[in-house]
Amino acid sequence: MASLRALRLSALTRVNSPVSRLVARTYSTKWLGRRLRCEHVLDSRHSAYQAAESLIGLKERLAELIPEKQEEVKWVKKELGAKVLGEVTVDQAYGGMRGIKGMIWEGSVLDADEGIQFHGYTIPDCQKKLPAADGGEEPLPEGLFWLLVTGEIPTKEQVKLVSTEWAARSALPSFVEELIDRCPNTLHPMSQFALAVTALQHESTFAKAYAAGTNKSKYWDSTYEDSMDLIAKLPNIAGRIYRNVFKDGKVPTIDMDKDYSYNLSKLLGYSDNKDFVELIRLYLTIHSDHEGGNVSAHTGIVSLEAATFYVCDSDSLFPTIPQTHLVGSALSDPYLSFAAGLNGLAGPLHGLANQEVLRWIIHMKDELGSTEVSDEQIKEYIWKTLKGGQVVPGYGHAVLRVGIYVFDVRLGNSLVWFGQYLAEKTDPRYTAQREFALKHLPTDPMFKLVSQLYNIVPGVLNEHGKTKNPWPNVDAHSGVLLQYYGLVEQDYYTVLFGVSRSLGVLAQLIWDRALGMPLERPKSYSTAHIKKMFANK
Ligand code: NMX
Ligand code: MLT
Repeated sequence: MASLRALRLSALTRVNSPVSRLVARTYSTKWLGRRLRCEHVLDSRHSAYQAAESLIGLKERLAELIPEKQEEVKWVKKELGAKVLGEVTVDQAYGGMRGIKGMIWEGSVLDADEGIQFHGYTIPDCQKKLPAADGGEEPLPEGLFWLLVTGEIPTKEQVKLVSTEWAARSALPSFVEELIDRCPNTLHPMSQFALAVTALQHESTFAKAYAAGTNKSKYWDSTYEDSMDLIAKLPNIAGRIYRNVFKDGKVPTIDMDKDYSYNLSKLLGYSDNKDFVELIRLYLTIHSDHEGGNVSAHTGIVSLEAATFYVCDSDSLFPTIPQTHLVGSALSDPYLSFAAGLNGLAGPLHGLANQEVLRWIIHMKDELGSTEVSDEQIKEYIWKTLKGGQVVPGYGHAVLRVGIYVFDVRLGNSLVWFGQYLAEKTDPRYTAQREFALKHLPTDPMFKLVSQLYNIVPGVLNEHGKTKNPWPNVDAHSGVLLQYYGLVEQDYYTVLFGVSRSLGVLAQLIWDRALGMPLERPKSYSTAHIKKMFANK
């Protein structure tokens, strides 16, 4: 949305399906019952099991939806398969494939102006509609996962089922615990994270089913099982890494009656602070998914329908639409695929930016000697960063763009004045975190500094003239919230991003297998080939 601040910055005149619910429900409740029994659960968990009998669980709802979706995709391919989504220029081939439309991603779509929508729901919609914990206000990420998988808003009871199921599946094999314990504290937490997830591949139901010759129509089932297991185990991995690297190495246990975010907070050592737990619920919800083209999603799991390029008369490269995938598309199981995505998330232009932001701010504070700094001092610090050939972390985005609004003023039929302005298009994930801070930590000096930067950085980046979107992204705000509650270890921040990102990419991987998405293999050219292609044109 356009804002006055932006004007100030640059107001320049320049169904239910046929699949039987009963069969599916029986399957799921049996599964839950088996899990709960074999893990020697207590009465409280049995009551969750009994409640499950009267509920439609996630897997049975998914089983209902799959045939419908398969039919829908079949129809789209038959009726629309020959339509052209867009052209590809040589600039795009050299420019990180920005803007190339060649990918299918079901859970979310990123609008360049308005930001992310999960099956059409914005972040404020999710905050209103997704179930919250008792006494809490922020959405439970379990509900967001349900939404990503099914496209539907779950009931509170359905969300509770997911919490119970994730807690029940959360235990790590001892060799993975030992592997994490043997990592040197100097190994970056993201490397430990990817290592542990790769090692968990030992448990993969999908890999075992594939080796046993399972029919491809069943791939989604074991992918679902792996995905649920993997998501469930992430708090234990993340908590263990945090405790080993930054604390005394003692890891608390998962509380079987609590939600996922509470348990992650508990393992980190912050569950006594209910505001921190609420922050983690919000954090895990908003970092979960950002459509398919971002590095972590694209690397790990994506279903890219891109780019067998052919030359056309207009000197452009046009994509045809063969369906292709990346790591997951090779039928690498969810563990291998997600580990690949984590390695992408660990890059400083992607998820690692959240640690870089706080470092950069703390460095500025130290250099300027206080959190009470003038706008002029901040501008100088930003310019120093830019002149040093570095990026300002937390600002800019590869898809989100500023809106350019053109306006005119008329008297009767006469045009008196016209102009254009660049409208503020702040990442809604930044806005959600800012609102959280305004509610919970309005006077925190570091939050005030982040707010001051929000007023200054876009103007400087505009003046610098390179960045296509000078507004903050999600990473500009997350660190300051975590440090307020005592989680000050910046090197750890991207691990939390990674826990959240599992929800989006694994939801998609389940659908990739259900829809039978093929191996991803876009076409590439050498510079010499491109020159030759257009030599006489
Ligand atoms: N500070 C300085 N220069 C920037 C910035 C920034 N924050 N953002 C973009 N630019 C430069 C960019 O490096 C490029 O320069 P050059 O032509 O010399 O290569 C130019 O502006 C055009 O870049 P854009 O088209 O605006 O952005 P692009 O799509 O290439 O990159 C980012 C997007 C996100 C990588 C970029 O904005 C950036 O490096 N931001 C800082 C790092 C960051 O916050 N990353 C986190 C993104 C969110 N996430 O979680 O993944
Ligand atoms: C993300 O959340 O993945 C980032 O904002 C990067 C992106 O969308 O390209």
